[in-house]
Amino acid sequence: MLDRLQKLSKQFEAELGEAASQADILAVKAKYIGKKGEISSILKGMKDASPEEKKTVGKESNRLKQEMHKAISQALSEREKQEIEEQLRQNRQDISLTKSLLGQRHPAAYHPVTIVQREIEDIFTSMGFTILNGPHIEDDYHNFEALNIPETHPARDMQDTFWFSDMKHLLRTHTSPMQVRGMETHTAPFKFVCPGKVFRCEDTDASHEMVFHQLEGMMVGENISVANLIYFMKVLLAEIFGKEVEVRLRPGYFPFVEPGFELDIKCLICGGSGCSVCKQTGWVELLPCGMVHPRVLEYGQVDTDKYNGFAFGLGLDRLVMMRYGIDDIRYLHSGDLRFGQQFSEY
Ligand code: FA5
Repeated sequence: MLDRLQKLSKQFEAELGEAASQADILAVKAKYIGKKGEISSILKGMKDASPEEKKTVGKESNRLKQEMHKAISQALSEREKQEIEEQLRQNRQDISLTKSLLGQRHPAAYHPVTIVQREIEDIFTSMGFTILNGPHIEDDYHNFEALNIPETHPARDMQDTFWFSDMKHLLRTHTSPMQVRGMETHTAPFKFVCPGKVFRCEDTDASHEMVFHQLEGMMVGENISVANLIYFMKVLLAEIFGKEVEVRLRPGYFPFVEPGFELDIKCLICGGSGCSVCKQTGWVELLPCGMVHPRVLEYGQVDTDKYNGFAFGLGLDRLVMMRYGIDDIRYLHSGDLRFGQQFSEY
């Protein structure tokens, strides 16, 4: 019996050495020290052995069993370690920079929207306007109600709105809520501009994005007229383009202005002959504007017997497209470094 145990021990070592996977190791374990394994069957076969033999073989079997247990758990933990290492090797990512990349210079550049926005801010601050910034997440009151767009007003359909689940908050659909916020923090007379991102749930094309930029402007004072409005719009365009650009003014409807206008620019991508940016019309809607509706001024606690004003909502991305001859608005948000680097360097 002791010989048999010795043989078993050698056999066990050889088979465990060859076990490649966890499953192989567990199979060896079952074969030798499992309930129906080799050691158990030796012990069972000792029924008729002498007490002396039972004692020696029993002792040796137990010792061997313990040794096997130890060897099995060692093999299992080694195997586990190997598997983890293998996984790490497979998921390895090289986060070091190669020498060639380190040597290569990537000139940084301001985004064209930033460049034009800053120029416009300079133009307006030089004319006494202040610059305001406001939240992207708005409430119904500032985005609609205080702009004379009550819940039942058909003009709400013009704004494809991203609502939050509480149906009280939304991603602002235009920068016009800043008219309301500006009136909350300023006392007439005042004039300010507010650039920023706006969000609309609509299909994209060469001149439409879901996230784009507007620049709101508002001037409130005594005896403000449409002539004042047109003057500021002309200054803005002359400064930005550095040349005469052809524009047209036509009536436009916005519940928060009366009268309201659409100021379009002759498409500078196709020169007016028609393209995907101007939708073959030769004109691009750029700068809606108008005289602030008295009800909006009243929401802002402005004394309408004394003051009136104008407001405008410039489509900043479209202005950038016209200025640089960019024929698709989607380039502006592509994140492609080659696109950005064409505009400026630090
Ligand atoms: C408005 O958003 C009004 N709040 C503007 C306004 C302000 C009117 C103050 C009167 C007084 P509108 O939806 O037309 O209006 O958008 C203004 C400008 O944003 C457009 O003329 C256009 O240049 C630009 N624009 C509109 N939708 C998109 C879009 N999906 N992608 C890129 N630019 C857009």
